[in-house]
Amino acid sequence: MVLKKTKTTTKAKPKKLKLVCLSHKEDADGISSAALIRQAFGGDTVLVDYPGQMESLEKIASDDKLKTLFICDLGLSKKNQDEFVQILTKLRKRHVSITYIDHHPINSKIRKQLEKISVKMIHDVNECTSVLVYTKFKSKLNEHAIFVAVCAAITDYMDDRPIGSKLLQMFDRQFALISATVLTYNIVGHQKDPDYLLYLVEELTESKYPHEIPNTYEFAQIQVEKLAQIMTKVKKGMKIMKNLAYMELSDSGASGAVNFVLGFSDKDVGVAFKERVDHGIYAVSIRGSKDCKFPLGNIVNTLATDLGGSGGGHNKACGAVIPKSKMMTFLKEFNKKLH
Ligand SMILES: [Mn+2]
Repeated sequence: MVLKKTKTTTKAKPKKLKLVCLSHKEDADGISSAALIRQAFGGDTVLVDYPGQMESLEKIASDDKLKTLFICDLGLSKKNQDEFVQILTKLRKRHVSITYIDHHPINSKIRKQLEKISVKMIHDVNECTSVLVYTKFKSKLNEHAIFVAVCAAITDYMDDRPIGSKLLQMFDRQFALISATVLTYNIVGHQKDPDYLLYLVEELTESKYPHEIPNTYEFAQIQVEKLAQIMTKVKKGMKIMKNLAYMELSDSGASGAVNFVLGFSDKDVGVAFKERVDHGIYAVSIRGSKDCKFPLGNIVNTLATDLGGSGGGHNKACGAVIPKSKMMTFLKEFNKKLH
């Protein structure tokens, strides 16, 4: 038999082989989700924060070899949701398999659009993303994966949920708490060290406990000391409005300070923000107290978009990116909406 040399062999399209998981890099839920996907499916991990989310997605989408894409723990906002659907629609036309796993509130119209293009949606606001990943893919995961998911549930304040709490019960509570905390401090303290974050994903994929990863406890101690200093700064420097308290940080991240702003102010909403000097924006962290009745993520999503920024998240924990010149307007308008 003579093999006919066809056009396709000379102009062969690159083989679609690549599996990529795009996940959130700022907390244990994103890192743990990435590790569980990696254990179940292998492939490459790409870690992003919210400001870098769309740029990374576009870069991944531009790779002709992409075959399978997982997107984990990355909520959508009014600013980016349409573009998100557009990019995923193009990928689906190329027959890329896409699974979106998340627990942030999602616009119902966007959800329908994603379902219509057959993006596999694993979405539930009642459990953290890692628990959703574990539940969906447990047949492909080892026993240690439960512990990785539990650490994420703890740091996302979702260890009281139906599945999260059941999984936590399998472990000594203090052991799980200290492991989750040390993991979180190592993640938060290495935000500018992408290689270390990927190393953490790898170690969790390999079923290591945080205490088995070299120097994690020493590093956590340094972070704890920094937090104690932030506590003192917040006590002195936070400002109080009628319905919220806020604090600008210069030398530490906003997310580390925001719970202190909430706690020390006795208000139901705390805001902490830090300038990203090279971007001309503020990165803003927002937390609500147990008594806070407002859906903060939704309010912030609308308000930040109106001011030329972006934002969103959960009812009691969310974030925003606000143009530098609009920060005071944001605080004043936000304060007005909380009555
Ligand atoms: Mn999460």
